[in-house]
Amino acid sequence: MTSYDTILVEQRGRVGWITLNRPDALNALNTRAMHEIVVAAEGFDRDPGVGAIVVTGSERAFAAGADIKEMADKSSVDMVLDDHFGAWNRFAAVRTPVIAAVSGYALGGGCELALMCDIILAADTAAFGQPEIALGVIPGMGGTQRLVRAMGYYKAADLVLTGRRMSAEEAERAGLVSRVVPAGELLDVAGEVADGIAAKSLPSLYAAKAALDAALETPLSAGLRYESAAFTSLFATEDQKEGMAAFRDKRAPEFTGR
Ligand code: CO8
Repeated sequence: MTSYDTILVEQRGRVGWITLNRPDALNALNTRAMHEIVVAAEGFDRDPGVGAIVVTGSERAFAAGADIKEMADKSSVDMVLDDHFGAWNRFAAVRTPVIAAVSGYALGGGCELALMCDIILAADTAAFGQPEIALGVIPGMGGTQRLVRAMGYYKAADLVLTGRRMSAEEAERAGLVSRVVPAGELLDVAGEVADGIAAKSLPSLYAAKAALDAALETPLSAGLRYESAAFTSLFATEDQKEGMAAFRDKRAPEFTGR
């Protein structure tokens, strides 16, 4: 059993919950938090009893960014050798669907952590932003790349070049947020969405996430070939037979992941 200092980790039913827990630093992502989040997410990802992961913070902050105090005196070479990028890439490579449940500040690395997730649920109090430009740097956990893909160039450039914050409502209009919910309902909604996903067939969840990822990285023709191959291969699973038989029999499917 792994013990964690900066996060709380819990499995509820088929859902793995990771709650950022550095309240004194508004959940700033220091090196320890980064490693713990990656280890916890990979642990859930290896467990066939887990079909969805939720990452959340506190009411006040999802995460206010990478830990500025930890980074402040580092050299450029220190940052290369620390290789934060490799660790976060492991988080982004998790095969299980990941939901970010965001309340309060999602700034800098906090916004970028949400962007590594598959669904972003935002409390109506959430505030998204990439304030790095005010610190003499730029986003470093994927913000410039994933924001452009999520919102288009001009909205992304508005965030990255000015460092301004965006409300949950504006972020939803811009395509960064999947759904906005009243703050008091955020965790319940996240639980419902995650339970619903986790009840699906695991092979189809893996295939769906991988195909969605392919859409961000390949030209349309290659992405369509990828989707077609994944779609047809799912007909070799028992879950496809079960899902379609259940529809025909007007009953709920019982997926086994085989
Ligand atoms: N890092 C370290 N400590 C932080 C951070 C942070 N990012 N954010 C807040 N804190 C700390 C504060 O220092 C303060 O601690 P203390 O009480 O010891 O002084 C405590 O959290 C509470 O914060 P505030 O008193 O500032 O609370 P306010 O309500 O007044 O303000 C804000 C809240 C607006 C969120 C403010 O704290 C703030 O602007 N934080 C910094 C936001 C920011 O600039 N984030 C970007 C960081 S850089 C980054 O994320 C780069 C990502 C890529 C990195 C890749 C490799 C690591």
